[in-house]
Amino acid sequence: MRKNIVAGNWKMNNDLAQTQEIIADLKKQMSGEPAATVMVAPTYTNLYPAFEALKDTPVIVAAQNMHQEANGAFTGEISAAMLKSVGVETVILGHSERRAQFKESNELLAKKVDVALENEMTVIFCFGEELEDRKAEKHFDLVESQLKESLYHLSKESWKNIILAYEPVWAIGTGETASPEQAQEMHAFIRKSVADKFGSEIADEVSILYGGSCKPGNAKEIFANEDVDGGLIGGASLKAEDFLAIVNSF
Ligand code: 3PY
Repeated sequence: MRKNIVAGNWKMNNDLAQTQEIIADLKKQMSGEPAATVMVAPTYTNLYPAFEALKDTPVIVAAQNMHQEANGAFTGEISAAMLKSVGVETVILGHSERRAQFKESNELLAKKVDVALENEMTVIFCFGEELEDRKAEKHFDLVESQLKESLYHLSKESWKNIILAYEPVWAIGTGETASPEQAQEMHAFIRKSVADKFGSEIADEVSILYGGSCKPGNAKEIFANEDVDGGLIGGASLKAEDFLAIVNSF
């Protein structure tokens, strides 16, 4: 049975005190077993305090990025081993903001995925099309090439540590959201592509999250789709109440 997962990406928000505050709110407001696996991704400086504060809860702490090299002269960068040394075993790779603003290519992301997996980490791999790709009806081809170029060299065994996160980039920070039908259509396409390459057993097991302005008001409709296994949540994960409302939308 594949897992339902809701992951909050706090992006470059929240200093230490604010991180501690939202974690305290999450702990206070979470009652019993959450309806899905819950993850939060604070910025680098807050990973260790978040890990310490959440280690007695089911909430998993993830990083928002990592470098593909093990160490060396890469000023400002963080390696997989450094993340692991502070208890972080899950990493978001290829978020649309990193692809757009930091020019992360499919090729670079393939290297980052390999390094994360070599370090026995779980990867939340993000990909998705821009508005012009969709308007030109190239969105399926584009998404499949992102998967092929960054993930289709992996072994079948590796897929147990891969979570996919489809981001319709045109629905991030624009006030737009993909309709539940658009989300299901793309998620079904993604699952079929994985099945064609790696077999239906792997495709049926991989969680595919939706990431595109998912919020308490639309999560239920989006998550109700057969091939949507949760969400990668941006802005709406910055308030414990909203984030938990999304978690409880299953
Ligand atoms: C957002 O919805 O803001 C995202 O970044 C989805 O990944």
